[in-house]
Amino acid sequence: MDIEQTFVMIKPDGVQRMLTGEIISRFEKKGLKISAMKMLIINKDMAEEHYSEHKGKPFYESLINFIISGPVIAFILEGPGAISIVRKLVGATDPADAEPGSIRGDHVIFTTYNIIHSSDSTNSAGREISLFFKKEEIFNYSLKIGKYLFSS
Ligand code: 3AN
Repeated sequence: MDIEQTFVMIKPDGVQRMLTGEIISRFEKKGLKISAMKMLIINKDMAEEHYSEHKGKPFYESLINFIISGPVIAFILEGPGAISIVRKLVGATDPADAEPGSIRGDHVIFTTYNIIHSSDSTNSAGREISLFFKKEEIFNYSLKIGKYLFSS
């Protein structure tokens, strides 16, 4: 399995609900490496670029207003098959389909307020990582301790 990087964001509701530690802990326990992390408030231009594929959909305006409404935690996770593994740990978009045991399955009841975003493909991971992070904010290091040892 190729080592991949994926973009993850705890949305304003995840920060407000104080679920940051709970969410990050799940990824660390799985063995995914954090390559970058920061808190920021997204501006409208950035939000529109991030969610450009949803422009014109009925929920687009409320999605943009929600994502800029408060600080988010943006990070990059790295590991073998990280993109699909993180999607599984996050769970389905619709809370009714999100499996118990997944982050959304355990913590989300509204589709609009679903606490977390993760990249859905190699292309979107590349695009989202470069939208949120400068090269010098991404750290290339080896894990010397931990459950699963790998280097990038
Ligand atoms: P995911 O975040 O699971 O990749 P996307 O990319 O289809 O889902 O949608 C991006 C975000 O748009 C979702 N996380 C959710 O906040 C919002 N969203 C998607 N579909 C709906 C919907 N039918 N009603 C309200 N909000 C939605």
